[in-house]
Amino acid sequence: LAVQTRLLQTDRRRYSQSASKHALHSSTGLGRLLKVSEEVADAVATNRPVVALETTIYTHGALGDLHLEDIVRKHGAVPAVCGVLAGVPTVGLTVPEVERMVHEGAQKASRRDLAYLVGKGLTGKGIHGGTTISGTMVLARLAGIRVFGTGGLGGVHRGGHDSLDISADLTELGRTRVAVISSGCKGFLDIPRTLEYLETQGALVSTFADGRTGAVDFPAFWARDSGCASPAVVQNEHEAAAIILAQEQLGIESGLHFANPIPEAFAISREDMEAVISIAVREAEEKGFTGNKNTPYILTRIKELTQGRSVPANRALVQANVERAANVAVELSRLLL
Ligand code: PSU
Ligand code: MN
Repeated sequence: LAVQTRLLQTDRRRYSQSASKHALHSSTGLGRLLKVSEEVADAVATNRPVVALETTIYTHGALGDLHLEDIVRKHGAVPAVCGVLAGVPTVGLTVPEVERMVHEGAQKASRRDLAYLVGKGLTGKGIHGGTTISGTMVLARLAGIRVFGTGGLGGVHRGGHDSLDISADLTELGRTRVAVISSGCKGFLDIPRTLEYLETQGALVSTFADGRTGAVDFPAFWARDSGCASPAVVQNEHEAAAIILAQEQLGIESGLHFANPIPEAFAISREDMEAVISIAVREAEEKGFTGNKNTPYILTRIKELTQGRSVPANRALVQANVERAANVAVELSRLLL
């Protein structure tokens, strides 16, 4: 217990340092970089529950207003929307700030893009960056946030072992200790290879079973099953919180992914989804939609072929994941206080 207490104290000091409003000072004196809202910084410094949220979902997701901040608050946690606002890396964006990013347009920002956007910002050319899971994890970690709720994880694309199109989300999970709650990967990705890749990266993948026993599938976004067994299983948010704390106290710096299957009422069966996806993938190939035109084409066709069910399903799963994330953050805060 003494060791545990000491670890916690060290962590608290580290977190409150990194969470201070002016956490980063550039060595060139160009000024303070990371902007953390007062509410988020206070909550982090006192180990109260905080949930990071991404901005790609708004700038590139076309899902409309999701009211994710309200969901987080309703479940007793503080929302921390992360993104790059006119070149300023920000944790705790306000609703009008996010609206401004959507309205003015933002670049999709993963780890590789952050320094570019922020550096340009320092020279007065502030561009907005809607942060992906990987970009959001970087900012959340800098601010000392441990839990992040979102829609779906990027993955290894089909044919990715040849094209090397593997989402930076996976390598981020290998190096940045933030717990990401999502509904797994879209079924048009290569899910078996994605799981292999995450294992190599040292990222825990554990799926919420909610009382289900026996083998539990890693979820495939719109479908609750993928045909691939989840490498690990958690029954509830308390277990997830204990695992997050264990990872921290073991000093393992990699991230964790807790997969939360889409709510039953919105789920599309694996068989239906696979039929739709194989049509969309074949058409994309025939019509020459490759590279970065591939995913947008497939998504459009999925929307059409599911007769509009895919978008409400996407909204519902994001909201359910964010609720989960808030509950995990509350459980974690209980363990820390
Ligand atoms: N998967 C979804 N919806 C999304 C994304 C992924 O179902 O909006 C976004 C997330 O921000 C994720 C990013 O981090 O896309 C992954 O993009 P890429 O495959 O280019 O790494
Ligand atoms: Mn990619």
